[in-house]
Amino acid sequence: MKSFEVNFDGLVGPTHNYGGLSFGNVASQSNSQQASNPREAALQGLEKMKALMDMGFVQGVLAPQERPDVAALRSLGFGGTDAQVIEKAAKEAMPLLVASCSASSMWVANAATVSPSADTADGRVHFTAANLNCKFHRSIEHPTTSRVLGAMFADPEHFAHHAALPAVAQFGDEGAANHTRFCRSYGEAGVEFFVYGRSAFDSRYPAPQKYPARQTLEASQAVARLHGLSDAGVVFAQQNPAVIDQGVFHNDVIAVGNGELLFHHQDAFLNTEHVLAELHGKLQARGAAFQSISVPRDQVAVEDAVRSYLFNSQLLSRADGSMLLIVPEECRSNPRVWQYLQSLTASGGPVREVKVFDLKQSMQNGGGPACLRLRVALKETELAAVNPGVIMTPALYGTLTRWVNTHYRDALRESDLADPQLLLECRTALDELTQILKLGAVYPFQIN
Ligand code: SUG
Repeated sequence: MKSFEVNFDGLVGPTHNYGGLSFGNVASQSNSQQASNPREAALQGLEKMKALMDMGFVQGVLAPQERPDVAALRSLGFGGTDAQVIEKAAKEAMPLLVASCSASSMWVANAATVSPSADTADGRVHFTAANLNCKFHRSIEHPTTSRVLGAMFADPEHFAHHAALPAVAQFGDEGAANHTRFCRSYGEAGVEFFVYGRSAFDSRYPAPQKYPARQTLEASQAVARLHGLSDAGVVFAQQNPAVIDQGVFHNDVIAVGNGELLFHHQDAFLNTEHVLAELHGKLQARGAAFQSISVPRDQVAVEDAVRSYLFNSQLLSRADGSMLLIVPEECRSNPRVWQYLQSLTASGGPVREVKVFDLKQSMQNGGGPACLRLRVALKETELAAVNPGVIMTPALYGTLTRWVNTHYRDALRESDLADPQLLLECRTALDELTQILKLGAVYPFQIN
């Protein structure tokens, strides 16, 4: 049976702004308070989706969330009408209003961890929504994420959904940003690679000193258990705490994998040799030939990797078996990274081509091409069971482009977030979107 890796990209929401909300994420902190352009952000994302579709990849779209999150503000004690809630939050606690307005759900690599059916005990595709509980503005995403994923992957014969893990730091879970799957082909049993930043219960594991390690070993283990993965099909590895302290807040900022290939920075992991040997051994037992490309620090320093987002790239398999790397424009403007990429494609290795995309609006908040997509490996029958409304087509691309141009502002500053009109604009846009994507009622304003 045919199988596919489908990339579901997060559609940027109408409140995209630079709130400076993510301590440990260098771009988020350094672009704080700049004016954003939500319309441009959404169009840049749609361009990438269209380009992948045009190249023959199956491409999907994941809806943004309702923001401002009035319910979150109510839970923090702001009362009255929706407009009064926003007004009071703006007056008394601006940081909370900013957090409740974040369009951070666009980075859908953090929406959930997904295990394809070939890996799971019950032969279904499993999803666990990420609790994202390291940051308040992201911790409020998972209830709507679960509803949206439920509306996209509704058939219980093929799809199993798990609620987010307990909302405490000990089970901090950031979803697929710290999870990669290796396999010979997408429909065959593979090896799922979980990368964590610290252990919550075992002090023998080192931890970063400056910035938070968002993902715990115990969260990764819980997701693997929930999904019914076998010991033969998982590898757990610790991220190097020193790189977290240099701004590598998710593993997908320093490594990316696809098929039988892991592309990573030399300093990405602790005990790298052991990690690679375990991946090699477990994949070999599955009949797959594991290969890794380690980028040496004397060619690309961790700082260059963080600035350019070289590893936050999409590594895609083409029909001829070669691979294509989708990178952000920032890789081309960094001479060391660009030179490395030229040598990579000329080396005769698996990565033959590099394509560059302008995703500046998202990049300025620390979200590159890989952050913007959630990968779901599906067999043909499973793809047929996905809600067809969320699969990208030329017609859907046209409709969504018009929808963005109709509803999105081209400039947003912190002071605009207090405008009660913004809430109304967002709800009007999202109500229309659920009809376009055939999602049914998924937003709090639609169900309460
Ligand atoms: O969680 N930025 C996101 C970026 C997520 C990137 N995702 C992956 N690496 N997969 C984060 O830090 C910044 C929002 C602000 O500052 O306005 C933010 O949430």
